[in-house]
Amino acid sequence: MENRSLTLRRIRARAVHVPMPRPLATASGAVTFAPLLLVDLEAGGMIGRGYAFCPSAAVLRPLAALVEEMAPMLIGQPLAPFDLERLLARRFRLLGLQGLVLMAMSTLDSAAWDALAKSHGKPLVEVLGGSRRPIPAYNSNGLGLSDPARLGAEAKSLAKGFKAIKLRLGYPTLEQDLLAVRTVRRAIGSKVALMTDYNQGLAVGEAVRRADALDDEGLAWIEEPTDAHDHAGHARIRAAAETPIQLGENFWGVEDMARAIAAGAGDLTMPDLARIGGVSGFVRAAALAQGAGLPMSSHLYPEISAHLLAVTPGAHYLEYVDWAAPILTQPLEIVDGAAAIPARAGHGMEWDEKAVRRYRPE
Ligand code: SMN
Ligand code: MG
Repeated sequence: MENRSLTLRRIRARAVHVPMPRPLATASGAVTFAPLLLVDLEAGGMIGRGYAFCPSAAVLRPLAALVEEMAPMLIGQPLAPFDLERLLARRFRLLGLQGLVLMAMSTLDSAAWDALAKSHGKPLVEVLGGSRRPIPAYNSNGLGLSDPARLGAEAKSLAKGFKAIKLRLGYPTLEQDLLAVRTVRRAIGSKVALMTDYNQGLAVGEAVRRADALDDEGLAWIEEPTDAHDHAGHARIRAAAETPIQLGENFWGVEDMARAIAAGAGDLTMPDLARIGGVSGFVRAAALAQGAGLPMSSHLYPEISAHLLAVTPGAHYLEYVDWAAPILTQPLEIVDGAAAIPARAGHGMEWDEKAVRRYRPE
């Protein structure tokens, strides 16, 4: 009852450049710091938080400006995320719901769900009808492209406290990819699961060749071997490979995900909170994955995704990165290789305002 009186009062968007202790080189460019959009949405005295990782820093400020342009459309509206989504979807239909528009909408949606959960005084997972169970996570920090023969020490340190880690592939040659995989495997042993990620780096034919050569390496998955939007290409690679093919971080909304599933593009799926439509989009994606029988993992945003995987029928792995940790008062904790969903109301994230000030771009 009480929630009906909650209306949106204020929306604030800020850009921060958060330093990354382990810069990450991928087959499609390096990430040397985390450009993050922070959104605060105030309703009924509660402040909901959301954030988006912006792979290209050049669009971070335009994205923040876009969120602020959306604010007047939302102020005074009831705190009802699905209704807010419908309202914005109508306003942006002519332009299309993807790219920056969808990132802005997704982040607002996550902030709205946070405020809603806070208004109930409960963790988000409980408001969604689930409970705070441990969510198996893989460590996705580090292990970017570097000297493939010298990845052992880093792999060993990243595997500490985890039962799974991810390695970036897409070296100039297949032999270097194999060397990287074998170096890491030797360092972590056979019991730690090893995910790999090509970050769209290969042409389809080359991806078929490399996936075939990796078949005996016991990999948990091969992620985005080719252009993320080439669903037919991914389906060809999948047909040739024994190792499961993973994709999903580049789905723009559940419609895109439905098309990838229809094309048979992957064995596994991993939508990204800020591209799939926020919390609202993620729970719908979970239903799509369930219907298709695809195990579903998350991409980035471990603090929020942990709540969502707890209510995802085919929940597979949480991608753990610590990129937002420097600006959080209480970063997400990993216990025995699984994310521990905090007992705090909402997602459980509050900004460390001193750190936010320090990391504001010039
Ligand atoms: C990734 C995501 C974002 C930036 C760099 C690399 C990677 C992942 O594809 O899946 O973590
Ligand atoms: Mg990836």
